[in-house]
Amino acid sequence: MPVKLDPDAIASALRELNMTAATPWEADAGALSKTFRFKDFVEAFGFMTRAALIAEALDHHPDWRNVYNRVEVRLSTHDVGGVTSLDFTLASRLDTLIAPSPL
Ligand code: H2B
Repeated sequence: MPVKLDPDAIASALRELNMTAATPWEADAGALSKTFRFKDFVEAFGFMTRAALIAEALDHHPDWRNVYNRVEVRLSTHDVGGVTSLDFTLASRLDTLIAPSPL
């Protein structure tokens, strides 16, 4: 079971995460969150499909809401009632799905 991070640990991991993120994640004591925006619903749902495979592989799953071209993501570790390294791992993996891929 991963350990629940305290606010200082969350803040420093968040700085590191956001160094490579096209758009920043936000954090509170309870969760990491970001709204991903796409061209249309198909792009948004494609992202969710890829994200679902990553979540399954990690056995760590997002709380999320999709409205047309927008996917609102909240990451927390339900088992400990807070944010753990698993949430940061999933966050950075989700970012790789929208990063421009090299040729
Ligand atoms: N996802 C998230 N976000 N938090 C959890 O605590 C969690 C999970 N627990 N996915 C996993 C599944 C657990 O319920 C199973 C039994 O491994």
